Amino acid sequence: SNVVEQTPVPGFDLFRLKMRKEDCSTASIAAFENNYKSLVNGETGMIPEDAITPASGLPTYESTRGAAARLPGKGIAELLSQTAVVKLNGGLGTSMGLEKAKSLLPVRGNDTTFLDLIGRQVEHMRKQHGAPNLKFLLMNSFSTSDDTKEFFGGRFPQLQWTELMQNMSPKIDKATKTPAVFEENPKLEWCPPGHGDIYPALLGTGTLDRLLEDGVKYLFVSNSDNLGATLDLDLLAYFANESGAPFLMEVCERTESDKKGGHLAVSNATNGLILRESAQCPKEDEGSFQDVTKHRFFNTNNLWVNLVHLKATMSKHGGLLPLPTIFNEKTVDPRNKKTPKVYQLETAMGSAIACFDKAGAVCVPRTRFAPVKTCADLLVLRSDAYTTLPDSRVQLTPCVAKSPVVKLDDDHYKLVDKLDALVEAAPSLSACTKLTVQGPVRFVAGTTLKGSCRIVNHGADAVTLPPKTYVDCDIDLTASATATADNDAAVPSKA
Ligand code: UPG
Repeated sequence: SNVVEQTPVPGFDLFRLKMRKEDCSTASIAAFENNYKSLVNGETGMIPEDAITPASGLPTYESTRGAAARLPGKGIAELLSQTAVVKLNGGLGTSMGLEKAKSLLPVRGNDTTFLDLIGRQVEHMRKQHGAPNLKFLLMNSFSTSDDTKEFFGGRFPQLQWTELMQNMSPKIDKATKTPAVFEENPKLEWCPPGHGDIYPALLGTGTLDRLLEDGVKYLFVSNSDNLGATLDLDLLAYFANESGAPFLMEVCERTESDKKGGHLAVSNATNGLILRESAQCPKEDEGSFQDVTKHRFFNTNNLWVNLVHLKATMSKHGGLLPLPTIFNEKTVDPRNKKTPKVYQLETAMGSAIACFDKAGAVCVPRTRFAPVKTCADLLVLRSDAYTTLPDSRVQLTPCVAKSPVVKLDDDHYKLVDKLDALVEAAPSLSACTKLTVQGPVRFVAGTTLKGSCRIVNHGADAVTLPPKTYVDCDIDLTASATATADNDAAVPSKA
């Protein structure tokens, strides 16, 4: 192997032993050791405002148009045979109350999930462009692997894909900085190391070497919950043939609603591009972080990676990418605050932008970024504000200029099963600019919302919004709770 031993970090032996016992790869141990070193060195992982300058002067998406047609030789089919598409699929969507991979959620009519659309897109690409060898990988975690395999076995028995299994990291006892022990449930001694784990996972599973042996040089990685992240041929050709960059990040112009995630910046120390995740911003600089006119570009997590450069860069650093560590403080049993305090160390995939000389970023339109982080995002995606194209890409419906801004009451819609119980059919939102729902409101088929709508129910029991067309409305259903008593809600008997 090309992994060079690092200078050992004091106190790390116990972790190394524990990880070797679980058959963790050398690459994953090296990555974890790098993070552990940051912890014992007292690093905070913070990127203060005075260490960075806003990014500017990025190439635009428009400037990449036509790049596929400008390819020399055999053109796009050849380039596709040198390309692999990776979807990050290790997360569970716990914030939406899910215990399964978020990508298994139905997002369009007839039970069509994220993974259905992703699978169909890959099939379409392979067929349409004569590229049957286009590689497709899913990065799974121990929590998503079985369900994902079952899904593809059932719905796409013919589709070729490869699992990239992500690693596990030991949790660290906060008081002693030794491996956390929890005999009641030893599984809770481990945690996922964040999506920056893709690099040690590629190296440690041998996938990186296998891809290179198969002639694959370019990787397109994105979040599986972002249906805008399709394999754009002009971006691929621009990256491979014109940019000269070993690593390219797609960023979008930030709006007021893009307060989470990470933004692009220039490091004052290196003059190179860096990513600052919200977890890496010191409290006192949060104002600057949130100032979307100052830090104008956020990371879509659609990344293009040159695998030859990735391998060389990892080798140069002794078998790892020196990514900044994100420190999470939790209890070893996250549901029991009385259990011992631990650190969970994570890295972010996009922060690798700082590890490559000449890494670049390209500013792409919103169509490249349609993530589902909340049930409000899910509701919009399930509505007619979005359209599924023949190649299974999902985009804003042509007449819709901007995705409607939807705010749902967290008490009643934060979790997917609650959303599903209240929304029997997504309302038409293609002419809606803003929707605010407060209290338990049930939506049934035949409801159209236009302009800016606010619907309120102060009662505890769900009330159905009578199905019809509403334009710029402000409706309080509370009074009608008993009058229009829902079949399912127990309003009459309680009233
Ligand atoms: N994921 C894994 N393994 C992990 C953690 C996450 O596969 O250990 C996957 C997850 O399934 C999802 C993707 O990674 O598909 C992104 O994770 P998520 O938690 O949804 O995103 P954030 O980490 O909050 O943010 C990422 C970038 C951020 C960017 C944002 C855009 O880090 O910079 O702005 O995505 O949505």
